[in-house]
Amino acid sequence: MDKTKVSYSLYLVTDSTPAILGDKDICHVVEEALKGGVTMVQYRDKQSDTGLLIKTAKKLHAITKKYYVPLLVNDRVDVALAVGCEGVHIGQDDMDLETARKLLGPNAIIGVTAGNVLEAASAVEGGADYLGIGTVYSTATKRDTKHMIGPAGVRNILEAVAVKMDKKPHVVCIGGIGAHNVQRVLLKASPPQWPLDGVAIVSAIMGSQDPQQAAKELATLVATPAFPLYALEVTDKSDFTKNLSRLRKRVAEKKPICHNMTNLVSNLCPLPPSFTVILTIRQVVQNFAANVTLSIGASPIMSSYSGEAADLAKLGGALVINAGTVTPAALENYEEAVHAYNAARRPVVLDPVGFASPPDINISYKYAKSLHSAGATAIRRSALRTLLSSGYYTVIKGNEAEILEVSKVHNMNSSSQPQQRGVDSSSGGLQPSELALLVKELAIKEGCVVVMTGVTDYVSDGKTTILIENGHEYLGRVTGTGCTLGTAIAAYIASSEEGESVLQSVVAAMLHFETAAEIAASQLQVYGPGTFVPAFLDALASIHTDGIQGLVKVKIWEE
Ligand code: 3NM
Ligand code: MG
Repeated sequence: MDKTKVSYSLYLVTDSTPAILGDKDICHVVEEALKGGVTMVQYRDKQSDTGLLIKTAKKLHAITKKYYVPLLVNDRVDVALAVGCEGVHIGQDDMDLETARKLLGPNAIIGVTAGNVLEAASAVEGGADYLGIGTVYSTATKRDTKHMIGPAGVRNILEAVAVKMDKKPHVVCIGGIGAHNVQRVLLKASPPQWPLDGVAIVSAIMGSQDPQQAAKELATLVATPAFPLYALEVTDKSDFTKNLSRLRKRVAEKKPICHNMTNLVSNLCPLPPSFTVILTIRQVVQNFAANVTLSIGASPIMSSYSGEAADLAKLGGALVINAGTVTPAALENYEEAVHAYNAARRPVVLDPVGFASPPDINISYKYAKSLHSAGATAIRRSALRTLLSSGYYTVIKGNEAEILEVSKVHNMNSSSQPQQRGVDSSSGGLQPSELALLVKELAIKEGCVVVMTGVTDYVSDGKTTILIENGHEYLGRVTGTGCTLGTAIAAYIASSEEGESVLQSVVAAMLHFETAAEIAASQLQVYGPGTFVPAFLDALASIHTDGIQGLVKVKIWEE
């Protein structure tokens, strides 16, 4: 087999333990997985005696050869030699690369496990054919792993090694990868100068009752880019305004489902008395968010219980997570829902409500200054990190303080303290150019659209950054307008087509929402925030986007 022609895109690593293989036959599982589209197989068995290892490896090799797929043996160079298979995978505690290469020769495929820059650099130097970088996420499959590095950790290693070395061997990553996160991992772990070739997977295939189907699903996901953010070719602001009317009508025609998870605190943790006010507010917000969703023409579903998410995700809508509660149970709840929507390849909008400070009653998105300026608590930081690493978000939306927190959390390594970007968390202190750069950088790192609301909103997909100066002060004087903007955004993205710019949908949703606020506030019968709310719903529902062109205040940020 010509080792320059093999594909690393879906790399199956076997496991023979009862916890994963169960009573299934390893050869049958591997053959099913090959039928499903696995492109490389590593026989990994840490327990069996040499005799059985060789016997099983021979059987596996006979199978993999039928599919023109290479078979590698974990650790045991002697077994690979005895079987005559295509190569070995060696860990940091196994035989050294140089010796393995001497024994197996130049045509063998030799892969090396690397968990940090040093290990990766020395494997590249030593002539490894590929690197297996991990551990990405914690996994029950291998309990003795040293560090969970997440997709960002993989990317950091590759970036650092790429600076030092000319050679770029193939690279896969491993640990806790399955259908629910594979696209996000590939997207976020790949630096542009050295993208991952694929992923290595154990339990998501070996532990499946239908390994062929599992492999097939994974192969499809690996081959399709994650929620591609097609860049919009923008030359001037009319590129954003000319489609408003069409996009608005499409939402009304498609009536996409907007699944709102607004944390109802009482479901998830016992409430101290002082929280009652927040609970009440969240219920009011649900009602308001549902009405806004209806007014813009979409279909609201208010369900905070993630058990339903898998079924709801199949209905072709979008999920909005208003993540204000940070108990472990709440986080698990969000996580399960994000996994369901990611697996269904449907959009998710994350609104890290109150992540910059404990949630207060002033959860409106514009104009309102937080009542607390304490900054995020340690619990909130770690909760945000969990949320960010548990799924792929199509849009991350927050006010300046929240987006700053997200950006700081993103820059954290699993072990180290947050790296300051030279900006501080007290909101209001940043210059427009710093804000524009902040949203742009975060959009690039997260591979999503970032919306930072404020008197001026900053919206970026990493390529184009848009400033919006619409909206009205009343939006900051009634509760729930932040959450409802998330719903409006979700409605527009959910009704967009594959291949369209997400940024365009987001901007259209924001313009619909914010110009409706301006129209409502200008009505004669509107005296203040109370009379504003019904007028706002009316304006959302009746707005003729052709007629708002004159109101639109959009700028394209030029660096
Ligand atoms: N090596 P699963 S993690 C075999 O970090 C292996 O080097 C790892 O299993 C490493 O796909 C791992 O079931 C197990 O999470 C991965
Ligand atoms: Mg090993």
